[in-house]
Amino acid sequence: MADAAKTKFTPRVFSGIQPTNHLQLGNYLGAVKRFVQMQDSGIETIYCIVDQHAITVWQDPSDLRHATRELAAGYIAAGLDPKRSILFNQSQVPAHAQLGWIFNCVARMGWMNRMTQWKDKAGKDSEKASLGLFAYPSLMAADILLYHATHVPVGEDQKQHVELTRDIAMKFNHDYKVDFFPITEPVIEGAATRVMSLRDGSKKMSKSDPSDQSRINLTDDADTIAQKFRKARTDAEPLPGTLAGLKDRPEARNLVNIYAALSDQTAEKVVAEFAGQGFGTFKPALADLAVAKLSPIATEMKRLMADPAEIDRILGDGAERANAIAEPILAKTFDIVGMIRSQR
Ligand code: AQP
Repeated sequence: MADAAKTKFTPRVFSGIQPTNHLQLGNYLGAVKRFVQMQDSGIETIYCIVDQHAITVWQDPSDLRHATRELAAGYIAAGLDPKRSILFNQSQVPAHAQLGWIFNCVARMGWMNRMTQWKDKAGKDSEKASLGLFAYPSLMAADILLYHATHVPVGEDQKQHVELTRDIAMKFNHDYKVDFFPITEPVIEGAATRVMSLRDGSKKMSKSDPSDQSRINLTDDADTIAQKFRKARTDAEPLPGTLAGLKDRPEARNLVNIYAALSDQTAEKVVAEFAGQGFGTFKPALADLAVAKLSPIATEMKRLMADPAEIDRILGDGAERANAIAEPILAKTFDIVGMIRSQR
């Protein structure tokens, strides 16, 4: 792994997902699948369910509880082993919010104003958006830096937030004349780092898109998956023999990328295999592949969700282990900033 690993910081992986609605295919291919692969890299891996980020937009409390457990089930069903990785929900480790406050005082308003996710999510009426939504990237920086994480696997849409995390670390280190926080590297890899909506090739696939037809949920059954791919927006042309032929065909390119990521091959190989074939052939092949890869995950998620107490126990255990890493780093941060912590 690159750069940050070569510094004095021990390589450590951190990433998180918001428990909003159901996990969707973009989350799986852009994030969860990579999380599972990194678990085998020999580096400590910490994966979080960022429930405090989720409430930056309104969440019904019982939906939030359900989505938190379902996301934990999704992580585990996809191959995350809570013994080898630390898996927990953010609100059980108070140091996230505590470090987040310090970073609110390090980050600049102008930095936040430039965040594209803020602009997208706040929309035209930003006066009505929550203060938490505006400060979201500073809490995300705290999530990462609280563990001195050197690598963060994310989808393309989160690149800007990881860059801001680097800016916050650099400003903190500079202002307090320390070399305390690492300059974290985003890890954005794979054939589907930006999965697009099935209804609109210019919009990313998202859990919170009002149209359920725009995404494949990890909880969808085989018929629903097949139906969503059948109805996915495409053009009438057959697939070309090379990727260059997909240049102005975003919807077609998206389906090819999804096929490539699900089958662990390059997009070039996929177009070579389906060259000259129409979507009447390609879509059913894609649906079959998606069902073969995703159905076992959905089945396992269902099984795990039947025992919510066990999921809560796993999250509690993960929180304890996360806390053991976070507390000394938070204590040192308080010390650097000049805050007194009395011995009790
Ligand atoms: N369409 C996508 N393609 C590839 N990666 C994606 N990710 C999200 N959508 C795609 C990656 O999934 C991880 C978790 O994201 P998140 O839930 O924390 O927030 P998000 O990026 O805003 O994801 P959603 O699904 O769009 O959620 P909502 O609708 O609640 O905002 C991140 O690594 C992200 O890059």
